Amino acid sequence: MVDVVVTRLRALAADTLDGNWEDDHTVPSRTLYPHQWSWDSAFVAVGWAHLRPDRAWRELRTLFAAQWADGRVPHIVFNPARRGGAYFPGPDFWDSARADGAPAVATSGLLQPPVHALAAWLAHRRAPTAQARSALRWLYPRLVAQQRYLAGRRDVGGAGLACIVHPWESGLDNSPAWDPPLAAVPADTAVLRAYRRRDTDHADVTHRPTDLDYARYVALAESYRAHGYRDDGLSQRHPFLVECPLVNAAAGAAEHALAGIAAVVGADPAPHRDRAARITAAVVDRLYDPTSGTFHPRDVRTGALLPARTVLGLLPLILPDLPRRQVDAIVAEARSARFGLAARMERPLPSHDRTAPDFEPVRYWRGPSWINIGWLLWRGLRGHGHPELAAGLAASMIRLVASAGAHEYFHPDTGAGLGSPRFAWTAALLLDVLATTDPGPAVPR
Ligand code: 2M8
Repeated sequence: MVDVVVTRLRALAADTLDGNWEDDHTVPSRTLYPHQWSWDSAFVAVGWAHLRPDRAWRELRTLFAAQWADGRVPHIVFNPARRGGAYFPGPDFWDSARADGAPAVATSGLLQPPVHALAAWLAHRRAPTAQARSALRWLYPRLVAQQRYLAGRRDVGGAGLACIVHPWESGLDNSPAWDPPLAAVPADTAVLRAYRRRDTDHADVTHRPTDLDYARYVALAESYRAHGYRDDGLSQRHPFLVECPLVNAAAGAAEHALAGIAAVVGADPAPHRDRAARITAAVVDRLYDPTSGTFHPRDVRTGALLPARTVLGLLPLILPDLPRRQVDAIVAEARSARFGLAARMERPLPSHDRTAPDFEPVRYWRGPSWINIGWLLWRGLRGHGHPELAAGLAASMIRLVASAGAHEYFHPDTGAGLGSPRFAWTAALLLDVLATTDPGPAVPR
């Protein structure tokens, strides 16, 4: 019986990925996100590696073909075949053609968490063929350039961590983590008279960021665009500068993955190990708060840690060399009533502290459960010797998709599907979880 469920889930995931495939990349969702997104592509490559490794490599090659001269990997690569009006902010808004070092294809000027080296490494491990080795040889210098950009131009705080300049760069767009620095961004919803949001054509308005959030997103992007997306002088002029635990933990995990990739392509792994150790030390030093016992983003403009206890605080667990003290602290935080991680989970993992007054169960990154976040935490738990908690989380993720479908996100109490119904990374990462897990009796029959 369980096998039947697993077979059905694999078919659903394959069908979702296939339905979102667009010749050389995968769209996150046909309705809400009709172009290529950066970290979505990395997650999707992990899934394609189980079905069609050729597509995993194609996906990453298409994304990195749009890398900027300074090494940044843009958070959106626009598909010229799709009407610009289908998504806001589209190519006209970003106007990347006018920026120095932008690629020929239209892109945004922002980045997203650098989970690509990890994805490439996992795709190669799943199918270590000649095709995979050749793709890794092509990707390796580009992945190194991506890391160099983060560690160089984006180290605005000067302490060895990358800064994000927009909440979209974290991937957790409207997380309560960003409320204090966003509140300091001058914006007026009247700006939205000049533009039209497209997301609310396809998704319930109460499940999405507010108009005030969007006004601030637009103001921040316009400010960065006005300086040609250059990073010099950010600390004097840019209104949002934050060291994010996820972006930096992903950068550290990327150096570990690059050490593995370097060995395959004949490069020296040692510098990657050194950089990985430095990033982990800086993440602990700058973003761990011994008083709260969890990680927080640091606002570089004020110097303060941002107080919300969101799921971002758990994600440094993906660092293989995270010290035991912080591993234990994250596991305690994850098991607390705030996140409810358990070997048998009663409810899905939320994206925000469910005991907080600003927890919102249906609004996007302010409470709902997301499979990519669960997958990252699941990997961290397995890597740090918590197989039972990892299995509990895997069973909870499988249950969500088995009962609601491959949704973008899920209600953190009821498990109801929210957002886009055929979402690529949900399908892709579910395939990875299914391939690594015995789902056991937790899967509904
Ligand atoms: C969401 O972000 C985009 C902006 O980048 C949006 O709301 O329009 C986020 O969930 C982000 O993490 C994700 O990569 C993107 C596409 O799935 O959608």
